[in-house]
Amino acid sequence: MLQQLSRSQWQEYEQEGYLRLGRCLTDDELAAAQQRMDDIMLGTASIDYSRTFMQLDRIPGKTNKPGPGGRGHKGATLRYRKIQDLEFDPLFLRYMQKPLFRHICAHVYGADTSIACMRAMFMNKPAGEGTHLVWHQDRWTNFDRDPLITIWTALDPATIANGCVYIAPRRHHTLINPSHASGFMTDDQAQALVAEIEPMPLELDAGEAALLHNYLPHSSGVNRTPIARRAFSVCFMDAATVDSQHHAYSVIFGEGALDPAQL
Ligand SMILES: O=C(O)CCC(=O)C(=O)O
Repeated sequence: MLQQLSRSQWQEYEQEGYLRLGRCLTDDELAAAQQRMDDIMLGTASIDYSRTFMQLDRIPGKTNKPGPGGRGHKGATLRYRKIQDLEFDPLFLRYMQKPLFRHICAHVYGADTSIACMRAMFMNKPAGEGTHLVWHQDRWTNFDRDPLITIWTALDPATIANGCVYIAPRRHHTLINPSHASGFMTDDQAQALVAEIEPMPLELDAGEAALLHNYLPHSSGVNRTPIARRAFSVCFMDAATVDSQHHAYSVIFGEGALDPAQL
């Protein structure tokens, strides 16, 4: 497994706006992460559900919008779309604190910069289901500085058939809809983008990860297979980042970092 990126890998990342990191979870870690996510969805995990944001997938045949979301468990089902606050789960925190990710954060933000987690989330396309996610950039207007990187890890094979993420390589230098609060493009902007570029399916094996620049335009579709498309996505940012509501974000690397043994 990679421990550090080479100069040529950094050059590739800077040019393309993304980089495949290869396998980042061992077989045992992958099996444990898959099991933990299923346990969390089924309500049998020993986590504090009252602090965990959970959102159901869309109601099939009824709507194209995600189902209800908010803090707390929403029922025992594998049909969740998004689950956040996973930095408070020791299994996921240990993964987030791997040396490779520390190295990546130090390169991007500076070796002396403490790093916080803007979000650590499970993104799921349930078997035969899923909610279409339209083209966007991971950029929010409520921060005093932009979070720059996301590490997206496949917990199942991510394929075209099961709703993998599509990206627009090399389009990470400019914001397409800078006034949108959370980086979403208008329909016209998204249509113009896909007319100009060949959207690239980011197919990954289970346990593989990709480093994504937060400005890299991306979208994802639905799952047409009987196997879920589970993934874990972490956005790392400078821990000095402040949002308009002075929300506290957990430190992952540096002074005051969360410790999996204390959770
Ligand atoms: O997993 C997906 O389908 C989309 C993920 C995404 O938008 C993100 O990680 O920022």
